[in-house]
Amino acid sequence: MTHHDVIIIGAGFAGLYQLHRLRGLGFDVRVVEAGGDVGGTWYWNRYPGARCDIESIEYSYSFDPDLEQEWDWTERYASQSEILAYARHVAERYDLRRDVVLNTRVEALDWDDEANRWTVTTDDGATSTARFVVAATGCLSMPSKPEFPGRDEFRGEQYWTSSWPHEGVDLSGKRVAVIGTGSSGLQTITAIGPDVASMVVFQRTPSYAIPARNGPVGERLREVRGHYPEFRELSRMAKTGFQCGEEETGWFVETDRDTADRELERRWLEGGLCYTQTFQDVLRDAEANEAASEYVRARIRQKVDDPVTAAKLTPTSYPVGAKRMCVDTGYFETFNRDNVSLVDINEEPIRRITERGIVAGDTEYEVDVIVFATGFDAMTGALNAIDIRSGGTTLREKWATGPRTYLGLMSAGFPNLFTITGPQSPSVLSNMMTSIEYHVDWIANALQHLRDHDLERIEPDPAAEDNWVTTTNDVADLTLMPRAASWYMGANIPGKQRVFMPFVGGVGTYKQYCDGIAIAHYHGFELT
Ligand code: FAD
Ligand code: N01
Repeated sequence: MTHHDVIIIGAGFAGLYQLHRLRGLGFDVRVVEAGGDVGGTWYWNRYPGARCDIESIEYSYSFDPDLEQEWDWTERYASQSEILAYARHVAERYDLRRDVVLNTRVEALDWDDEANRWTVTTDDGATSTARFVVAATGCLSMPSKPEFPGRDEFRGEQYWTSSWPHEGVDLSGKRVAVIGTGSSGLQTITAIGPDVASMVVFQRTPSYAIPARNGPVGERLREVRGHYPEFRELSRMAKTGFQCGEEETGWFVETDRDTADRELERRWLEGGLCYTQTFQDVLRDAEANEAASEYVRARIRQKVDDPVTAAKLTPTSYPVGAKRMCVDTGYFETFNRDNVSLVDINEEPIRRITERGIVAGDTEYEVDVIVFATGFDAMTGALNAIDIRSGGTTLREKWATGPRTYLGLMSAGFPNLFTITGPQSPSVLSNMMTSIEYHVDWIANALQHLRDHDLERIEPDPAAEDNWVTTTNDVADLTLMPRAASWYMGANIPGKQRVFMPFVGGVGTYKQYCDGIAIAHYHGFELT
């Protein structure tokens, strides 16, 4: 059995940077990764059209100015292959691979309260111990695979966007069904539309999507490189961890209608996720949100030729931004193709999968391939998949009625276990690179503080945790965000407790709060 100062679970962007930081501080660190290589999300999700929807100048590490200067992004929004190449470059440039164990899944963590250490059990039957464990397990790494009766009987090919074959799939000339119209579904549908013989899309909830307006990043990258430190500082303090010009953003309720419409159009033409920041109150005020929602609905109606299909593709049941926004490049126009059709499964429920295809309503749709783009058990799925035990209970049991954390970093009763971008931190509501780097640095500083003061153990005070959970719930309730059946709420997973999981108060605000807690001798944590 080996012992390490720190075991990190996961070799995505979070795990890689955590390794680099802790190694730099002289800790003995081991990373355990279930996948066959580093890269996390970008290793697994290789479906056609997969790419980022945060601009590449923002969705990248900021910890090393040399890395910022030497890596050339090619597009405004980087493709999956380019981001994976970047993760591999980082692993090699900082010689990280020598401490990463691949193809190994952590199955259990057991806390020894006497020895103050975790025993880590992996799927090869091996155990190791560590003073600290950092769960860099990802918020969107546990695929949701809903049961569809008859799926095993299907004689054609089946693929999940979240584990797309590395060698690619030749869909040309085939009849394809796609189930799911979130970000992964939108990107896949748009990419494969021109190649397939026919495609039938099964939609449960339509998505709001803003045009990406992707293109070469060229001049913009050169300009930002000239002042990257100042640029990053602004992103760290921005509401979403990337810049949307929020300092110039007004309030819808204080804006006359003509000006408001011009602002919405300006944001629409700029493209991307800043759309919901057109006004300060889009995610807080129903009237402001309805104006922003209706603007998108009108654009969808313009793009889609057939009015019946357009109506099905137009979201009306929830506020724009309350489910994760999508960014598209011709998604709605794909439904103008003769080879593409849409099934609204609220009208025609999927009854079963047969050996030939999918039965929805009274129709059997015969296909050669089924693509499942059905999302993830987000935020808690990868953590709850591990049997995490401490003091006679499991984290899974503790979180049965929703996750409970202090700052999204730790959970009371589970000492020396950190979560990167955990529930009740800004996490999935932000540019994840900004949030990952912030948590990694915070954890590294905390471990250094413990070592410098001859301390062995850190855990949240239950009262501090209760306050934080109440705060995150209260802040969420001030917004329109809980008004959609979203994966933020756990609503996509049957039986999962519905509670708004991320902290909605903003990245900059959160950073100030957590900085303050560290300065105040880790206020709300017990250090022994
Ligand atoms: P991940 O990249 O998910 O890595 C976690 C790793 O942990 C995985 O490799 C997994 O195999 C491993 N792991 C989990 N459990 C175990 C275990 N028990 N044992 C061993 N290993 C384990 N975010 C943005 O900010 N902007 C975007 O545009 C964006 N696009 C996305 C597109 C897709 C298709 C998806 C799915 C997510 C996207 N995200 C985006 C979110 C994305 O997950 C984060 O940006 C980021 O990559 C997360 O990094 P991570 O290291 O925290 O987690
Ligand atoms: O998953 P999703 P995703 N029967 O949950 C439907 C990031 N990301 O992989 O909406 C039928 O959004 C489900 O329907 P509904 C980003 O953060 C980013 O697409 O629950 N349908 C939905 O339509 C994103 O939000 C990018 O009613 C079922 C779809 O499947 C997150 O990852 C790209 C069903 C799932 O959509 C997840 O995105 C990709 C069932 N039983 C991902 N169950 C970028 O562009 C679920 N659905 C950067």
